[in-house]
This record gives sequence, structure tokens and C-alpha cells, in this order.
Amino acid sequence: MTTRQALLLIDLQNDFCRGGALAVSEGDDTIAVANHYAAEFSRRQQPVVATLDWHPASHGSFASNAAQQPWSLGELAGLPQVWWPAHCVQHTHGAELHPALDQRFLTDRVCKGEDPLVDSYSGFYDNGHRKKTNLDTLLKSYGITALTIMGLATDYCVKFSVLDALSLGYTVTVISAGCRGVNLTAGDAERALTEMAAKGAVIL
Ligand code: VGL
Ligand code: ZN
Repeated sequence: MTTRQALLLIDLQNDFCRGGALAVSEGDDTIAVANHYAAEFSRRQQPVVATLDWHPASHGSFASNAAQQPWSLGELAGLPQVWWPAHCVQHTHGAELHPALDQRFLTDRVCKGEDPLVDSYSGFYDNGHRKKTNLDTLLKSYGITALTIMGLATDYCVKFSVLDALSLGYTVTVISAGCRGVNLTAGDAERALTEMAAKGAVIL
């Protein structure tokens, strides 16, 4: 069987970078890594897919909409939920891909998090695993069996995308130099990488 590879860039959006609504420490440092790998995949004619966190202003994960303190914990759609500052609102600057990301290499963009009633960390499913995005179908249409994954944030959208990719049967490599974490609790990003490795991802 032949292995077909794709690069999956998770949520490299302004709101997760310096000055953004949900800025991740050193988030901007992932962009040069993304450009390096995207150029390489592109040169080999392998797909480069970017996910975008793409929320309506009414999204239920926003602290303001839930009348809760940002960064505190609650429940949404029957699932544990961090109340986030409003971020990645559709069609706003914060939701745009980072300006330094070389978008010429992107073959596809996949949006997630549009349903206001449930959060969606993974690029494949909402957090309740009730609805699928078009990502798996897209990758299968290319005949992809192996994914190289990086982006923001290590402990949320990267982690859940990697775990879903593994359970969907993809071989997964994570570029840790291209990931940064929220670290709501110190060590979260490190623990996320450990969990991804334990479930079968190769961590570079
Ligand atoms: C993310 C928190 C809320 C992420 C998205 O991209 O990791 N984190 N929405
Ligand atoms: Zn979000």
C-alpha cells in the first residue's frame, strides 16, 4: 500500500497570536515552521490543509455569551467547557490566517466551530463527536493515509485533531516546534504531547 501524506496546519489565526483575543505565548513562532513545511509538502505535490476556528459572534464558548468569567470552567452541550474570551469571530481580523503565513501553499481550508451550541477543537468533529466537518472526506478524496500536524494550540485544537486523526486510522506525526499551548494549567501543552504519543502519534 502506498502512503499518501498531507500537512495539516491547525488554526494559525491572528487571535491565537501576539495581540490576539486568545493569544498563545510564542504563537507567532509557529508561522515560520509552517511556511518551511508547507513549501516542502507543496514541492512534493502533497496537500497542505489549514483549519480555521470560525465562530459566530453568538458562540456558546464565549465567556461574554455565557455570562461567565473568561478562563473559568463550566459546561456546554453537556461537556466540560473553558469559557474563552470571544475569538475567531467569522469575517473579523482575528479570524484571518496570520499575515506571515504563506497562503500560496494552501490547497484547502476547513472551517470548524460554526455551531453556536457546541465547541469544536478538533478539525474533524465537534467536541461531542456528533457532527463531522468535511476534513476527513477531503483527505480521503486525496487518498491521504498519513498526516503531519502542527499549529495552535497544542493543548486544545492540535491535541483533539491528532487524537481524532489517530482514531480515524491516519498515521500521525506532530511537529512540536510548530506548536504552542494555552497552558491554562502549567504543563498542559507538555502533557498533551505525552498523551498524543501514548495514543500512537510520532512527536518530532
Ligand atoms: C482553540 C480554544 C478555543 C484552539 C480554539 O485553536 O486551540 N482553543 N478555540
Ligand atoms: Zn474557538
